[in-house]
Amino acid sequence: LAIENSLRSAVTNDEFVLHYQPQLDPATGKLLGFEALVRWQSPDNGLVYPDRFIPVAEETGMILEIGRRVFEMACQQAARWRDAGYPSVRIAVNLSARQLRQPDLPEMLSGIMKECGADPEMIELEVTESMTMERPVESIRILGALKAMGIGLAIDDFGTGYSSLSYLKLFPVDKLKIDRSFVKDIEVDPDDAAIASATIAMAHTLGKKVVAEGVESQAQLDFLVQHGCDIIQGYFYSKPLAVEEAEQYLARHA
Ligand code: G
Ligand code: G
Ligand code: MN
Ligand code: NA
Repeated sequence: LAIENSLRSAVTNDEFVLHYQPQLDPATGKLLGFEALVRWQSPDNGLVYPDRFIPVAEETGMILEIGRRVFEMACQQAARWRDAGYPSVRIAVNLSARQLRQPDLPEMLSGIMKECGADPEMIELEVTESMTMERPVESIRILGALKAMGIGLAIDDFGTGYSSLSYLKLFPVDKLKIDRSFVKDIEVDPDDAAIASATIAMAHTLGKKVVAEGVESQAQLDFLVQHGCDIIQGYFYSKPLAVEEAEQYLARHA
């Protein structure tokens, strides 16, 4: 309850910030985008990571307000970087299940993008495999509406949930993100290697790109590149960066 109350005041006082983790094309070393990751800048506890407050935010419904603010900050940042003349990169924003089921989600997001002067092409939404597969028919409809607006879509944590390949075929998403649990031991565990390479092959057959998460070593990178992985995210290239550091990264890598 203590955390619930201080989280409520965090929403009121706008204590959230975004950190940005680079996503690169391994072939060219070019920066393609950032994943926006929320942190709570708490006056009492310093920088609080999402695993400490997102579950509470989801239970209490505060995730709708926090998620709205996160989306707004990402749109403002994308517009600012564009206006400052940086090459265009996409910012990927995580959605929670409750947000995905919000009846007016497409209209709300569209309104925020207009207010911020952000183009849909600058934005990507990440939805997890488990939240989409829970109600696949409804998810296909909502994702279709978001896609029609021009927003990019990615399935996060791919391979960790229960997945139906017949539904996956119908999801209008652009990318699959291989979960970092498969990347971790990719050079030593033949099962993880098989899952990763099969995911890449299948995604390409379905016309989707693949992002690998949690890439920390050259050996992991080499395996993924050899198997055709399109986009790399992980500590090997960069940890999530505060906005000023992200801007410097953008200046150096775009
Ligand atoms: O940022 P970290 O590096 O600790 O992320 C931990 C988890 O929190 C990840 O699973 C990530 O998807 C989730 N997360 C980070 N930012 C957001 C956000 O803005 N909204 C939602 N719903 N989840 C987020
Ligand atoms: O939304 P998602 O669950 O994909 O969030 C990404 C999470 O992975 C964040 O908590 C981020 O800080 C973390 N992360 C990003 N790159 C790496 C990495 O190379 N290694 C590890 N261990 N974690 C990472
Ligand atoms: Mn994510
Ligand atoms: Na993930």
